[in-house]
Amino acid sequence: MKKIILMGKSGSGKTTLIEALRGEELVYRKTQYIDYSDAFMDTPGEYAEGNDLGGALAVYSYEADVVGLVLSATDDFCVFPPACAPVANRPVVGVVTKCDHADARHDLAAMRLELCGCERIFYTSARERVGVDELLAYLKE
Ligand SMILES: Nc1nc2c(ncn2[C@@H]2O[C@H](COP(=O)(O)OP(=O)(O)OP(=O)(O)O)[C@@H](O)[C@H]2O)c(=O)[nH]1
Ligand SMILES: [Mg+2]
Repeated sequence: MKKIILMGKSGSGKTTLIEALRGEELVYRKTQYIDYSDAFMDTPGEYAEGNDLGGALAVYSYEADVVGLVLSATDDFCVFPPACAPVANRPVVGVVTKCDHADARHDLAAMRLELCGCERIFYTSARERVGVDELLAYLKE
């Protein structure tokens, strides 16, 4: 299975998505550090939000086979700059989260991730288990 690193703003749903990918119960846990031991690498949102820690994400991304840029369908802005994907030097996919939310704007989130250069977009809801199996199947390809 391909190893994926998830990065994105705090509260975008990375840890919850990983729980869903693992088939675990969804329990809120603030991510405190980069966990690179697992096939699903989790990162704290703060690393994606400022300039000073962004370099660490770039370095840790080289431990993964695939980079997952996570953007909640409820977010008003995107922390990833346009055309950032080639920096990763490996496949970069976009993951739209919280698609079940009443305020979700799937298309806007997907457009922003496409602008980053994501080669594929997954529409997910960890809560409703939408798109989770599709993402798992991609990682197992
Ligand atoms: N409606 C809805 N809420 C979700 C979903 N996934 C996560 N959430 C909620 O979003 C909040 C933040 O989720 P986390 O998974 O902790 O977000 P995170 O990206 O890991 O945040 P950091 O660890 O701070 O970087 C929690 O209250 C979750 O319950 C989803 O699929 N649907
Ligand atoms: Mg987290």
